[in-house]
Amino acid sequence: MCGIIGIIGKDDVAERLVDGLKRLEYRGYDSAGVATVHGGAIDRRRAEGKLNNLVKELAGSPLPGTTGIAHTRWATHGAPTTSNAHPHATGEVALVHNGIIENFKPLRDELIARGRTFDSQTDTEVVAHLVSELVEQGASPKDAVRQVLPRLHGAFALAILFRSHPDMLIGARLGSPLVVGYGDGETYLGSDALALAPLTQRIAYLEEGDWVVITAQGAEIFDKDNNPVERPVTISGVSGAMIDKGNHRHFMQKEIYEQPVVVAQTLKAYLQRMDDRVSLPIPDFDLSAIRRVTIVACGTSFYAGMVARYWFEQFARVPVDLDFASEFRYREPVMEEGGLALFISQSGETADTLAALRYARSQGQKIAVVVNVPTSSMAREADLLLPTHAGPEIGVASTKAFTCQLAVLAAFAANLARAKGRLTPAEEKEIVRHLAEAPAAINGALAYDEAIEAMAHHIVPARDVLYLGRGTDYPIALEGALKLKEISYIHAEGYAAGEMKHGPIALIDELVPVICIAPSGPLFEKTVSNMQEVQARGGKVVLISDYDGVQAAGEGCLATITMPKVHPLIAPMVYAVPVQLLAYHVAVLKGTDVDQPRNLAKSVTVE
Ligand code: HGA
Repeated sequence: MCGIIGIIGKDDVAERLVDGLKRLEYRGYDSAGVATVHGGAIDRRRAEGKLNNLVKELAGSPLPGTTGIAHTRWATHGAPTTSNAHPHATGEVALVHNGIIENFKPLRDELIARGRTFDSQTDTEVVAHLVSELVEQGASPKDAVRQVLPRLHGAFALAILFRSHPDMLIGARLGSPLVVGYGDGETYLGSDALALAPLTQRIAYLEEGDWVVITAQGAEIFDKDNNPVERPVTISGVSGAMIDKGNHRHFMQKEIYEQPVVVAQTLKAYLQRMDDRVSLPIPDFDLSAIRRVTIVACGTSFYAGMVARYWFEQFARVPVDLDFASEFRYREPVMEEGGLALFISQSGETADTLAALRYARSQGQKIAVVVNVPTSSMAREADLLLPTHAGPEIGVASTKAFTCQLAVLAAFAANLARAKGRLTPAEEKEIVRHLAEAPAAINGALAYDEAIEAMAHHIVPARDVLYLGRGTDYPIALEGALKLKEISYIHAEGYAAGEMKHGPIALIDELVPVICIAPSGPLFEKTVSNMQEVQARGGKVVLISDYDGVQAAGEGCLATITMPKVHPLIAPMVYAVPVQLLAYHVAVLKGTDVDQPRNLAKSVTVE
């Protein structure tokens, strides 16, 4: 959410700032803007909507200046208009912000009472005025920022530009991520290492409460108590090339197709193929004393957690709680000693999940995280980091991160089961063997892309779509419905197949397609019965199953999609593919913006 970047460069920076924004646009695309200092004044260009509008604006009216900041916005306070676009500026100061200033209202009232006038409806603008006011009264930029930061409640990553000091920028973070990049006679700020990838690989991650003064010579970092501190400079693995669509029309399509490779990459880190064992990145992390697992996540990651609940309970016989991160800490859950709290997030920065993690920490829980960004806040706060190796995920609708999360969670469930004495070596070997089959099976599922595309035509005219599944197929039904809602804007709901008769079946008529996810196996016949209840009421069913399932129950369906026959353990990874492809093709046929669907953004760093 909201991407920020700042450059102190040797040459004009506007073009490189915009290039950085392209790499951050997945975080928000309500508006974009850039500001520099030149000719002794702050100057800026801003445009509503996608980044292209800013590019056009800059083409017509270029912006010189060797120090600058830029922003791509996902609006929280104030409509997505040009006047609410960042950078927000006074004569002395311009700044960009990711986060929410929760006490902006009293601060704004206070500033207005002192005669300051506001140009936007954002929470952010108060920060520009607070800093500017002090600078106007003669404070140095450093002193001004030092005085203002403690007044801000909520979450922020800030990059601040000063008219009178065109050779420096000040950054600060609390709750939202911010990194410092070290170049050759240049220094950078960015929301993440990806934004800075073409500029530098040398990255320092700011800690909570840190603030930083950057100049061309380097960075001076201070902690929340204003003590000078060193933050290690790491070499980031992300390359400039990684965010290319390749031959694909959309990032989402590319990421769906990457799944066999990235799931294999991920599994490699958790399976010892030579001796048929599962393993953890921290081999001596003791799981034997874990008495309960609490899984907390949001959105697609939540559904990965929901699948994992089945595995943890079935394999390890450990009781599992599962909650949405946004609800978790507000119900003040009782967390007993010996508990492991497991957080799942693609970015590792999701504000709700991070807050939940800190609550669990305060309750004496061991903390494990499944994240795709190993340098993220969650990764750094975990006792047990369980990385997915999906590579950067740019499409706002998560795909490959989900299947990689499932791969990690399956391997983790087996580790837990072994540690609890619930897994014989033979059973462990079986699990390793099945997991190792997942990449090829996912590849097999991708082979049905054309059939799914053809089927998508039936879904395009629908106003509502239902997805049904049982067992671990139930979270996949929920995920399928979420994907369809996110990118095609068709209303969709996922239900546990057996729940239909308790209410939702009233929705069924010939206009509501019902997508049944039902691999053949122990739950198949029960799901088929629910499917037949739908068909008996005129409902149009699309059956996604394997050859045996389609043979047994495909008759009378609107369409069938045949998946490879797989072991139930890897079925969620395989059956995720057709629901992703279906949503993708429906969205393409409807002409929506697949990679940047309306109102959404990736990496949700606000509560
Ligand atoms: N609150 C600011 C920044 C929004 C943001 O960081 N979103 O993720 C605004 O609304 O402009």
